[in-house]
Amino acid sequence: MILEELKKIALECGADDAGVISVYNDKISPDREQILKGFPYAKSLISFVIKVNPNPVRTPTRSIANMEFHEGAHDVDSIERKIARKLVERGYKASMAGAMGFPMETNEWPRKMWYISHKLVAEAAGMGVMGINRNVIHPKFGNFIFLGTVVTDIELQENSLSKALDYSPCFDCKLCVASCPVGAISPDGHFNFSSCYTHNYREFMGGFGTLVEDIIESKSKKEFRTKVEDNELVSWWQSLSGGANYKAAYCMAVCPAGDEIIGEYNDDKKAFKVNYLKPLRDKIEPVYVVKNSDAHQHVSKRFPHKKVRIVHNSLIPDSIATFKHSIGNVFQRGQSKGIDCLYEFNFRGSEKEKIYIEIKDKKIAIINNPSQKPKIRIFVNTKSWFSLLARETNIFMMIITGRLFILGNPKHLLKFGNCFPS
Ligand code: B12
Ligand code: SF4
Repeated sequence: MILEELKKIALECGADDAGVISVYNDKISPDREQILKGFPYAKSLISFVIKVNPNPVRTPTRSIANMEFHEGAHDVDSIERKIARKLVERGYKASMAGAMGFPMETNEWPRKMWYISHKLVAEAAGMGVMGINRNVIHPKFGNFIFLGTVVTDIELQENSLSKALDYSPCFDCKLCVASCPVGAISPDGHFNFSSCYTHNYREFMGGFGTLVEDIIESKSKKEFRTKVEDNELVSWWQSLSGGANYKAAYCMAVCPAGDEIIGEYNDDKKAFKVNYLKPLRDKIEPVYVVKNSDAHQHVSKRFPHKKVRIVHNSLIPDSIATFKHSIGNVFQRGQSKGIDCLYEFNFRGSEKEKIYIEIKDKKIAIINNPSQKPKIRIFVNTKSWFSLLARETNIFMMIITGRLFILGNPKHLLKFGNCFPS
């Protein structure tokens, strides 16, 4: 089998473009162990894209945009299945390598629960490059693509494998930055994962957990209705019965990159913004944010006409490893302004570990062998720390009951807490 034959099969099955990489390609190293565990025969990964119709994604009418996402997801999953079956019919081993979106490996939550990162495979296979909006931008179709991957035992010769693009189609116009209601995309390329996840994925994964908590914690129907208004409850019903609905994909909607898309932008940039950016910015809609987060500040300042809805953070770690992994995803760099501090955490109890966390220049890092002395040392029972993050207890109760004590100025711990509103 050669690359062209595999590409032909992918296109016959409904893909709009495809490429093939070795499972040993460096760019997919974060996922390799998992792929080989699930598919010990894996030699190659076939990456393919399908085109997304920009028009439904661009409309401020969420139900229409969500139809495009749901139908597109089914298309990708069915194309993965068709390609795999065709290869099996020819005597090879092959399988879908992961859904377009869901199902995912839920027992992995709150860790990475998607089986494969299609974006990494797609970049390596030359399907495009992630733009500032973190969507893969195809040179022709722009970011209006969904991605799929098939794993197989077919081995191509090194020189016939696909190559990554050597340029990015993203040209830094920053329309994606201007479109995002929660400011998840910064002009410097920083992506605030929790801002996007909290709003856009309100009716997915952990967002559902916070709905259940709202039901449990409400003392009356009236109180529940202040937390979840009737129309929001209907939205939950719609998501749970017909597939979860995204609250926005504005960063994708407004992106003018890609040969097939850019013409309209180049012809009249002002009209492009009036037609596609302005309606999304003007839309009056609920925007879900964690209180005192960067997103909360952003929406209040930039979109005062939108309706701020306060919800809880739903990314709660359950082990020290998850805590270390997710800390960057929930860190609110805007709230860390002015902090220059090294924290020493001494976890005790069921799980024991000493870790150093540095917050400096609006960045967070876990430091292995710090050269300076920590400004504050925190001694904490591990389980209680996760209870604190899950809002099951509060810091004063932990201090009173001896589950947390500190050496150093407590103001450092309070400032630390401000960077992780929940
Ligand atoms: C996790 C995920 C998300 C997360 C994180 C997005 C991200 N930037 O990675 C959230 C919920 C925010 C999200 C939102 C959206 N997504 Co999404 N998502 C995925 C998923 C499952 C994996 C992404 C991935 O590979 N990340 C790893 C690396 C490559 O990304 P990264 O930016 O460097 O790292 C981030 C993540 O790892 C995340 N993270 C790290 N640890 C953990 C742990 C947990 C529990 C979670 C949830 C996340 C997380 O934080 C990192 C920092 O941002 C893929 C499907 C798949 N199986 O591949 C679709 C995928 C990336 N999503 C897609 C789409 C379309 C969207 C939305 C437009 C959906 C919508 N309708 O609004 C938005 C766009 C947001 C954006 N600008 O990125 C498409 C992108 C198509 C394209 N052209 O590139 C994909 C490829 C689905 C598909 N098969 O086509 N998504
Ligand atoms: S909207 Fe502009 S800056 Fe954002 S990803 Fe697309 S081309 Fe890049």
